[in-house]
Amino acid sequence: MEQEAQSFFDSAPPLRCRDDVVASVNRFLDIWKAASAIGQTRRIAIVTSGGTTVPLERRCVRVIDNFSSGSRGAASTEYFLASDYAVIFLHRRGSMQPFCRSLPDNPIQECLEPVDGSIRAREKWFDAVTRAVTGHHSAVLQKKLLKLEFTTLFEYLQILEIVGAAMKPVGRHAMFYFAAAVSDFYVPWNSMMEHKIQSDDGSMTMQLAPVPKMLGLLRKHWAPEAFCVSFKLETDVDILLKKARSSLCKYGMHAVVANELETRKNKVVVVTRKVEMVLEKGDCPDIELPLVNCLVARQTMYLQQQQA
Ligand code: 9Z3
Repeated sequence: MEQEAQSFFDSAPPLRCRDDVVASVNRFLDIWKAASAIGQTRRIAIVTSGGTTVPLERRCVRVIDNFSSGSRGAASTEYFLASDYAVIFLHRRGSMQPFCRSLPDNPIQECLEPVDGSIRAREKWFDAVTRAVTGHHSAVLQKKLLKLEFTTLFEYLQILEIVGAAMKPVGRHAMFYFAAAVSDFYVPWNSMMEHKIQSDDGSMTMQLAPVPKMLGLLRKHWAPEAFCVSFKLETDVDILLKKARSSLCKYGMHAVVANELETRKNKVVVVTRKVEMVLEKGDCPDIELPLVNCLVARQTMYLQQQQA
């Protein structure tokens, strides 16, 4: 498995913004280290969000994509920040952003000139935009929020490796929260066509390779002490919990959040080795509030075990 992961990294197209990513992660961690040195150790959540794309050609015209909007990751980021975590928000370019979830699709047009022309609509959107900007700026200026972007699977896994390895010194204070929908299959770079695939020959068959699982590497090498939460998504409820339990053991996760496509915004099950907790949105603004609260409490227990 490690060999497969290594050959994935060796053959992937080099990450264009590698130096910038490394520098911004290091700056973010320097602040964490300085605070820790004076006894103010803050927890850090690494929230992955949105779906990865799989390019079909090197000079890419077409991709395989998935449904994820990034809503789960964006909402959870807000709640982690509210719980005094610093957050690295590793998200799909153009996906849902923290603090912007209640904005209209075209906030600028709605603020300047609402379609119905009413002052009330303009004020409503203007207030929403102000709240979004204030929340976002305050988190960034306090150096509590670092945003990193990916589009392809290659970018996502390479950035994850950089962030994962950098989290080692954070130990049990780091939480990986894998809400991104990561492609299961891909076209390896060294077997990918250079130019646009031609349609002249009628139907076509393409061989996809399984994406090497990186969670094992994270647990074993990158940040072995970090608290790790992955998500299991299924469309068939009958197999969901079984699959979640199996990935808990297989990858040594501390918790797996089981969710079903249709009901994911209202109900999730947090599966741990000892307990399984059904969480429902109920009267909360969204399901991510009880979910993040639950995981924060589990990480507190995890930190206490170390001290005991
Ligand atoms: C999830 O299950 C997330 O909860 C969703 C959130 C992607 C459903 P949205 O972005 O949706 O708010 O629209 N994420 C992980 C999905 C995934 O690919 N999990 C893998 C699997 O199920 C394991 S890592 O095999």
